[in-house]
Amino acid sequence: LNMPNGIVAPRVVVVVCLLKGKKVLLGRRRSSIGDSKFSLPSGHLEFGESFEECAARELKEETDLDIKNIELLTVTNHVFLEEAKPCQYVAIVTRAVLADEDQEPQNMEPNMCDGWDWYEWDNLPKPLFWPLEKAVQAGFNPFRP
Ligand code: GPP
Repeated sequence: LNMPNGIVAPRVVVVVCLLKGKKVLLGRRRSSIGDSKFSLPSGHLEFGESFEECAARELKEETDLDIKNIELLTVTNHVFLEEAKPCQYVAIVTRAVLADEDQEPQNMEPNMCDGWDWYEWDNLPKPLFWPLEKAVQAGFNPFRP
């Protein structure tokens, strides 16, 4: 994926809006991109995976939660030109619900996230990771039927 001049090919990430009642799961990022900003769980699509498999795997790895009813919502494109290492992500945005309503998220990768919590869509924490902020500004709402 490395191309001349240190440019890296666009990567596919699967983003999960995990809905619980009126709330959605967000965590504060620990990352070179969007450090300390709130975002949805996400991760890179691995070779051979379906979007749904990727969503379920990432949620398990990052939160230990099991999810079901995984649905595709939209696709967004994010170009980071101002970063030390310019990069581009195509985000496959999905939604899902808990397989077991009583399961609570665990912070399985504390070097990548400060912790997970549930937030109402109308009262999201600040600051949001800018790709999410942009989607919200554009009217994206994972609760719409
Ligand atoms: C980074 O994913 C995710 C994006 C740039 C897109 C997010 C889009 C939304 C609509 C929220 P990552 O944190 O899993 O990747 P990396 O580990 O490369 O930082």
